[in-house]
Amino acid sequence: GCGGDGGSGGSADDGKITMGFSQVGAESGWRTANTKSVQDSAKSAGVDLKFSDAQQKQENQIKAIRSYIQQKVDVIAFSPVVESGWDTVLKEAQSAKIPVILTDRAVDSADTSLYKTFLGSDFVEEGRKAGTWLTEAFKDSKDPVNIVELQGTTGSAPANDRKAGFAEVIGADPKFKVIASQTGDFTRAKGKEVMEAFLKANPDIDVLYAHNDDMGLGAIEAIEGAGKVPGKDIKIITIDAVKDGMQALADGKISYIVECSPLLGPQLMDLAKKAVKGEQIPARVVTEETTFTQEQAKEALPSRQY
Ligand code: GYE
Repeated sequence: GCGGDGGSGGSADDGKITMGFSQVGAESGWRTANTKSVQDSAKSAGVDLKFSDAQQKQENQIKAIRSYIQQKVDVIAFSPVVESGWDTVLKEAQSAKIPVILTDRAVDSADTSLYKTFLGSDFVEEGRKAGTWLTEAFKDSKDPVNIVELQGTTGSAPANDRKAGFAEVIGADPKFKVIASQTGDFTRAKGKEVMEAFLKANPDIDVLYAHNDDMGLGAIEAIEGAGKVPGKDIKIITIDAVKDGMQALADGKISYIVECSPLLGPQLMDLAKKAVKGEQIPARVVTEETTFTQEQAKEALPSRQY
């Protein structure tokens, strides 16, 4: 959209909008699938997409958003790497009358008029599902259950919420003890590194709760490197359900995965078009997702898209 010629019904520009999209980075398999979904669906929805990768840095996202404002895009969508610190730039977009859509991750701005909608998962619920599986799996155990936690990127909505939802559920029974909890930045390399440190400091780990598959996969390497058997000596719960994670679940190395869908592109394009037209859109759109046991992973794997 070149903008500025509204009301010229039937123009060749009809329906063609420009979207500025600021992606978090390329930290995980989930992120790669999410980027592909956004790019593919922009193409098929006829949306002119300006895409930038912030390499997990908020300052890069703020720069990208400012440049989209300058370029007078029709709509800005972004997946905020952390929750806080967005008010100033969001106010700039609002003054420029460019609608903003939050996709995947949330911001903690008190003024919710700064964005049109938030499309993505309920991360607290994901954490609860992980906790619920754990309490079931260990319900007959009389001994304390020693848990280590690999958190996502510090200050990000999924790290904050997945930690909180899990803690809420396991907190009901004092035998569940989180003996170490640290960020692994949602990456395989960091997941491995931090798990190695956990293993050195704690001889008796029963469970690993990793906020995404990639950190869990990195941790599997650390566990095997320490001569232990993932899935037997240490039970692993992760979130996402990307192909590599599902394969590890099918192989019995991971014990349970809570799904988080990265396929947000089609809904995002739909919401963006409506927002640009000034149509009413819901303030919150929650992604539908499920959970996987080993058997369910084996069934789902052949047709898994990502
Ligand atoms: O779970 C993780 C990614 O924001 C939901 O970010 C997303 C998370 C996802 O790096 O793998």
